[in-house]
Amino acid sequence: MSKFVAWSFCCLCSIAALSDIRADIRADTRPDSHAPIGVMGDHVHKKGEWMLSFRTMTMSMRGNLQGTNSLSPEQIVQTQANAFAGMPMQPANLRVVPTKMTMAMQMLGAMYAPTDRVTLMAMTSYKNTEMDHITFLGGMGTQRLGTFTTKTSGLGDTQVAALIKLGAGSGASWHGTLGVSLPTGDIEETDQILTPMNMRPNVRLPYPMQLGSGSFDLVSGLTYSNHNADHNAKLGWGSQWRSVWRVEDNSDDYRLGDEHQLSTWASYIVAPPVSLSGRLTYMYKGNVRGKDALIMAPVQTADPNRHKRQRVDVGVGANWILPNENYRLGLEFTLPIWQRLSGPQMETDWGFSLGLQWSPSA
Ligand SMILES: [Cu+2]
Repeated sequence: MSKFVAWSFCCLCSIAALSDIRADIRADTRPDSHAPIGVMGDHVHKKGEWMLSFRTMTMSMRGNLQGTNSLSPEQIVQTQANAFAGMPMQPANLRVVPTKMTMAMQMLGAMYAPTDRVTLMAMTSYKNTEMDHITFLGGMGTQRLGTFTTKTSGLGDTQVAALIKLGAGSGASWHGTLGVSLPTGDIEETDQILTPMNMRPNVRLPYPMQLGSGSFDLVSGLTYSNHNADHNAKLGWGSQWRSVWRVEDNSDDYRLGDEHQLSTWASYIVAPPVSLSGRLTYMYKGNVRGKDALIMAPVQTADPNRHKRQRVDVGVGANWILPNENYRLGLEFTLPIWQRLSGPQMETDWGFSLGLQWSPSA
């Protein structure tokens, strides 16, 4: 009899243990246990786990806005004052208008959890930017002189952060993010431009074409996610606040504007390894404070006070756990539904992110 009880007990324990493991595996292998791929630092790991990730992000900008109104290149050169007017060789109005910008960023990331409470994260990037412009002839009028394109590429800034688990329960979890952005991106990139006087000098490029901030910046954030306590539930959701604070001037006497972002998403599992997501994101970026004395041209991007922007994006994405379960693939497409720019500034057209994450099985 006692033997039977012992056996039963043992059996029950094994089943309980097994189902516990099952539940654990299930929770980890839900495609929606990670946020849409465009969200950074969205999840934490358990003690001893690590993960490598590769992301490619592309953003396209086209046309110009002042506030929420679009302005043509001709309207810009006729109505928008040049911030450097009065300096030698500087016209009263803007004379060079950017028309299109593409930014591509490849990001390499690593995560490691030394304890259940803390996950460490490092992420570096490689950027390619390209900007097309129209140059108008001379100091006034609307005669187009020509077009030119500037390009930069190289290492961007590198972020290191700690994600600190603040709480968890019945499918929900909270974690805070605290980190530093290291100035690994160059801020003295140059390229050839076409001036209104029909010269083609090589100059230091305006702020949006530089590869980094040039300063040590503070990164902070708070993330909430809920994958539902019921393992069969198909709906998940989450929310994240994330900021980059520019706390010091760089070696060229300026600091980029602070950045704040608030994202909320919902996901739905359409097949065990696949979830689809919808996301709404509000973004704020401030003006450049101070200025680089070598960035001076009758173009909006060279003006420190024409960088403040606010935007609301809608994102549609998918997460897919590949058959061997060590790999995850995520993609997300974003479209702005509203933007207000202290302009003229270039208008964001669309964004696309694709990412592959690899975590060895425990
Ligand atoms: Cu991870």
